[in-house]
Order: sequence, then C-alpha cells, then structure tokens
Amino acid sequence: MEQFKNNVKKRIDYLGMEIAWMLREHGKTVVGEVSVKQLLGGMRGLTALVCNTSYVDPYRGLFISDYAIPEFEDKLPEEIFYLLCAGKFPNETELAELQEELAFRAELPDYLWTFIRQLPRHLHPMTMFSLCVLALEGESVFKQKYEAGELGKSEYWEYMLEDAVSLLAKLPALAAAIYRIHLLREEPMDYHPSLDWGSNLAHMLGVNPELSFAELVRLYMVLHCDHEGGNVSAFTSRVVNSALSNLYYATSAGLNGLAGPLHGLANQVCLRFIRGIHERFGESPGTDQLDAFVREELDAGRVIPGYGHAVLRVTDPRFTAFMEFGNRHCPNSPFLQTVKKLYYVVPNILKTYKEGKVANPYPNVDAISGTLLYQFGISHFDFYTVMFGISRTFGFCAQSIIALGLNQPIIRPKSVTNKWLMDALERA
Ligand code: FAM
Repeated sequence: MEQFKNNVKKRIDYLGMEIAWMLREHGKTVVGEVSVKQLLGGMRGLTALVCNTSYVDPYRGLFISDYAIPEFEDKLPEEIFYLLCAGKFPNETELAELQEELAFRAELPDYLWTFIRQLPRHLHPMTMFSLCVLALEGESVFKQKYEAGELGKSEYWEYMLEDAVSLLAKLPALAAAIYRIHLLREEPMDYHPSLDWGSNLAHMLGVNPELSFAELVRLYMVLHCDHEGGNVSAFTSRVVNSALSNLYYATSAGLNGLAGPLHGLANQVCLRFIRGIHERFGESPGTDQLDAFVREELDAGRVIPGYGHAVLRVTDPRFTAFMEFGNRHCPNSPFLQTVKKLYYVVPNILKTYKEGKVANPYPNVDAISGTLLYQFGISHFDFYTVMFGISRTFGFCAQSIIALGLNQPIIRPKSVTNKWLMDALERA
C-alpha cells in the first residue's frame, strides 16, 4: 500500500501546512459566535469542527474534495475511499494496489464466523453488525503497536490506515453473513476473488444475480460514504477515535449512532411507511389520500421519515441520484411511484407545518434508498441501515486517518449548567 500511503501523506502534509499558517497568522481570530438557542438546541448550525474528507453545502449537497455527486456517483467505493483519504482519485495502478490489498485481507477470522453464527436471532441486524465490528477489535495493528510502545505520534495515522483497510476489506463478507445466516437462514456465499469490493458485496448477499443489482449496491455505497463531520455517527466515531480508541471501537460506536430512527434507521422506517400506505390504499394511492395520510401522521406526533435535514435546505442530491437510477432500472415499481407521489405531496405540507418550523421540507437520501433495495430483492427492511453502515465506515475511517495525521487532539468541549448560563446572561 506504499503508493496509497504516500498519497495520503502528501495530503496530510498539505493540510498541515494550511493549519500551521492559520494558527500562526490567525490563532486568535474569531470566526463565529454561539447563541443560547444553539447551545440549547443540539449545536445546530454552530461551526465547531473541521473535517477535511467531505463538506455538505446546504444548497448543493455533498462534496468530496471539490467533486459534487454527479462527478463521482459512477465511481467504485474503493475509489471514493481513496478520494476521501488522499483528496484525489487513484490512477489505474493506485486503484489496483488498493484493490489487491482489500482482496488479500477480505477473509474473516474463524472466531468471527463462530461469533456470527452464535448471535441471538432476535437482535437487530445493526446490533449484530456493530457487535461483529467490535469483536474484530483484537485485529487492530494500531492497538498492538501502541501497547508495545512502538508508535510515535507521527505514525498514528499510518496504522489507522492499516486498520481501516483491514476492516473495510472484511465488511462485505461480514455483512452478507449476517444477512444470509440470520435473515435469510441460508448458508453464506463465497468471496469472489475476481470481483471488486462492491460487486463482491452484491454477490455475497446472493439475492439478485443481475448486473443492475451490483450497480445499485455500488451506487448505494458511494452515495452514503461520508457527510462531513457533525452528523451523529461520524461525530461519535471521531470523538471515540480521538481518545486513541482504535478504528474498530470507533466504527462500532459510530454505527450505534447510525442505528437511530432520526439518522440512518430512517431508511427502514421509510419503507415501512410506504408499505403502510400500500396496505391502506393499495399500490397506487391518490395524492389526496397521501395528503390525508401524511397529515394524520403529523397530527399523531410522528415525523415523516425521509424528509428534513439538519444541514441541507434543498432536495438531497443523493435522493436525486437514486431517483435517476430508479427511473432507469425500475420505473414501474409501485414503491418508486409512491416515493414520487410523496415527493409531490410532503414538502407542501411540511412548509406550513408547525408554522413553518421545519427547516427543510424536502426529501433526504432515506426517502428512496430502501425502496430501491426492496425492488432489487433485499426484502428484510432491518438490513437497510446495515448497508448504510457499511458505506459510512469509509467516512469514519477516512476522517480519523486524516485527523490523526494532523495531530488533532482528544475532543473535549466544555459543558455548562443552567445556572452557569443564567449567570452569564445576567452579566451580559
Ligand atoms: N416530519 C415532521 N416534523 C419534522 C420533520 C419531519 N420530517 N423534520 C423536522 N421536523 C420538525 C422537528 O421535529 C422540529 O420540531 P420540534 O421543534 O417540535 O421538535 C422542527 O421540525 C424543526 O426541526 P428542523 O430544524 O427542521 O430539523 P432538525 O435539524 O432538528 O432535525 C431531522 C433534522 C433529520 C432529524 C428531522 O428533519 C427529522 O426528524 N426527519 C425525519 C427523520 C429522517 O428522515 N431522518 C434521516 C436524516 C438523514 F439525512 C440521515 O441522517 N440519514
């Protein structure tokens, strides 16, 4: 992995130079302020982190380096990992080097197979997935070297990268094993050495041999890979890693955040939502029926899954990319048709709901991703967030590799009490 490491090192050196300049010239310059509302409101809109792997523009969506979604949506997941870490796409030989390494490390250790088979069946697949990543923790080369006192601070990132490639390499076999053994109750499929990482995942899931399914899995992995640093899962993973907990600990922690219904679980909730609509109105509901249904949900105090976002203020470009895929590959799917009708109905309702309090009435990625997985044969909804988690692990890993390369310290903001805050406000 020499070329990969060299390219990541170049990026870290470049970012490090920028940071040195900012600290030298502007270490005490104030670039923002915090309101009481932000302090009490989940830090929404507060600029408090630097994350160099990706950026979310409220109106244009996800950027990785300077590339917007239409410029990278046709790439392989391993190319995206390269871009997240090195800030550039790999050339042919660089890609081949990384793919060879991923293939070399893809096999699961025997103890993990035993662990997977013994997992209680009632656990949610996200719980299984997170537990399995944690169970691999002993594989961490970073941990072994650190404990042996063999690591200088400047080498931390290199061993994070080693661990990242080993972990990512194993995810297709690991996730597919959970799906097949526990949800399908079938035997796992063998890894296919001639296939790339994403095609192997599609192949090992074993639900749909069509090329278009591999294409969907590839797109799914690319679109979910990272979404800057402040979302629940990425931030959690980074905070855990900032204590020098290795990437297995950090990834498992991030996955646990992703498992929440306001975050990654929304894709599974969305599909149940659409199925609920079909059960009630049939597979071709009218827009007036959908309008009434959505209003009922809101009146019952429930959120409309797949709509809204903490940062985005337009339709999520990841939603649009999936919609284009759906239009090409399954335009007549009743689920896709209902997603489209909801897109027509929901924003108009959310715009005026709670006196216009909903900051973004438009769909996010979760409003459609599950629909496509379902259409292509992944019929167990509980697995959808695992798919999200496999992909998001690329981002968790890249963020920590870069942060440690830049010697970022342990994350530890200061919290205060109501009393402290009220005293401060009285003095202001
Ligand atoms: N349905 C109903 N109410 C909503 C809503 C929705 N889809 N989105 C926002 N609101 C409400 C929200 O609950 C809040 O009400 P209260 O002040 O009474 O608590 C109000 O509108 C203002 O919230 P906001 O500022 O617009 O959004 P937040 O930044 O607080 O929250 C989300 C963002 C994503 C948690 C929120 O929009 C939501 O709950 N959406 C539905 C769940 C979902 O789709 N999550 C997936 C997000 C996705 F991008 C991801 O992480 N994978």
